[in-house]
Amino acid sequence: MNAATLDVSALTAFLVGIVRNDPRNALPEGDHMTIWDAPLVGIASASDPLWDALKHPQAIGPIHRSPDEWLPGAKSVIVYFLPYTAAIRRTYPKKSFFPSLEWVSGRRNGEVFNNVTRRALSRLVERHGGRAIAPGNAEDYRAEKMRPMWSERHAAFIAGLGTFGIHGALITEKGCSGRIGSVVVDLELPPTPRPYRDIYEYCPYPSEGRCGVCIPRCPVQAIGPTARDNQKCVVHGRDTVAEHFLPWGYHSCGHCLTWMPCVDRIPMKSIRFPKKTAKIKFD
Ligand code: B12
Repeated sequence: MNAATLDVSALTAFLVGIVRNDPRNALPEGDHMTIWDAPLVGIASASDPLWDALKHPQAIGPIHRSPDEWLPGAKSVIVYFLPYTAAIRRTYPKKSFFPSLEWVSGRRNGEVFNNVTRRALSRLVERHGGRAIAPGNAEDYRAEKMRPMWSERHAAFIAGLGTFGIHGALITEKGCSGRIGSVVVDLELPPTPRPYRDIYEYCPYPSEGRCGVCIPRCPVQAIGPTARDNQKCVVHGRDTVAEHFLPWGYHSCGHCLTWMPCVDRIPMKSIRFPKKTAKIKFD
């Protein structure tokens, strides 16, 4: 591969190779279940006008840095979505106040692997003569009042990977159950198309008033039809769940990433919902 061939197919093949072959993509416990499935990859232009739009207080706010504020001369942003394997997702109880051990381990150890992936992508770009920075790993990265200097979900939205759900997660072609990584680079890479216009286009609730399965699923009622209470989510994940998993040192919840129609797909394209807030059978 030279810089000219570093397109979305080449980047996808590179990341699929890491996910499939790196032994760190596994839980440390038990049978070492695989954490991540093959990723989706998108490329955004650093000059996309939406980067400026994110500085608006209604989007994220002035704390959010555009690509060239992270890397002077930035030309592109590579973003990827790592979906949890079905094996990890299925360990999550359908009805329970707490997540499974495999889930909370996957969240912690999966994010360690996400850092491996961010670094591997940066090295790949450097081997092709470019410079790269992963803002999520940067020393001066911070968030204030939950507003980050760099949002990986919003970057994924700009790169065409998906739109938001009312639960707050990004819904992609491979669903919402996963994590996101991104790298700002100074190579001019062909941007991927953004096949939507609206922020919530892939979530059936805002436009059609259908589904809404995530609303009653949240164990602490942090998700509402028009707003989320992030503080409730923080307290539950950081305190209650953390205390439950104290011997393992794990935390964080995942009800809003499991047992819903948008978990592994875009729901509007593949599922017809009978009525508003329908009860969906998952078997
Ligand atoms: C702060 C934070 C939290 C906070 C607040 C969550 C939130 N939604 O903001 C808390 C602690 C509650 C939280 C919880 C969780 N988080 Co969190 N969190 C973050 C963090 C650090 C920043 C999120 C952020 O940007 N907030 C800013 C506000 C403004 O975002 P917002 O209100 O949702 O944005 C709206 C506005 O921007 C609006 N809008 C208005 N005008 C415009 C204009 C434009 C152009 C656009 C695009 C949007 C827009 O649309 C958006 C949707 O409503 C990111 C990591 C990162 N650096 O990106 C991870 C991240 C969002 N979290 C993640 C995850 C997985 C979780 C959890 C599931 C916990 C877990 N197990 O890890 C839960 C539940 C997530 C959920 N359903 O929202 C993932 C999301 C993966 C996904 N599939 O989308 C991220 C991306 C981490 C990662 N690297 O993968 N998180």
